[in-house]
Amino acid sequence: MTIRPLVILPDSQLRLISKPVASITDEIRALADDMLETMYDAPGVGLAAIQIGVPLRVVTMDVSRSEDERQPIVLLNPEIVSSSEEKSVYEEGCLSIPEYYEEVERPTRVRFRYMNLKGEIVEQDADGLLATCIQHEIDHLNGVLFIDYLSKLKRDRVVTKFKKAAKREEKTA
Ligand code: K1U
Ligand code: ZN
Repeated sequence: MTIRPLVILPDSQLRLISKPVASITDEIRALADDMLETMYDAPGVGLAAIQIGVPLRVVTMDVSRSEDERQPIVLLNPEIVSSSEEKSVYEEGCLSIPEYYEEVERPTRVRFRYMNLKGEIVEQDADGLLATCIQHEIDHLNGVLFIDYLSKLKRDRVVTKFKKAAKREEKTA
């Protein structure tokens, strides 16, 4: 298992639409292991493969927030089946936009479907952090970031900040 470097805003890879996983191979299993290790190291509660530069529809999540009782989930080709009319506001973060948090409104409850590493199709209901996280991660698979839900003013501000930081890093590298 390897901790992989995270893709950070404004890297254009974050805007790619990821491709479906066609079959469960040793490469997919190794990718899932690396994603879990990278997610726990960050630390984060979710990770999409594109955040480590792999444009495949693979997501890892663990919303248990307990070091002792980890509950990792690996989701292949996840999709939202249905969403509640009711909306909730949650303060979101993103491992690709470090140390930036903003409130985002999304459906309170969702039903989602995915394939697990055994090849089984699983359907699950979610609310709370799990519902927020699965919606955030599926957005990553479609090249959408949580800052896209903010006002243009806030989005431009954060993008400019990260562009400047990337330029500074380019100069010192
Ligand atoms: O996809 C990502 O960038 C991961 C992101 C998922 C997420 C968190 C909160 C709301 C929506 C989506 C994160 O994990 S950010 C880090 C974070 O929230 C966290 C880190 C450690 C402990 C608890 C939470
Ligand atoms: Zn994110």
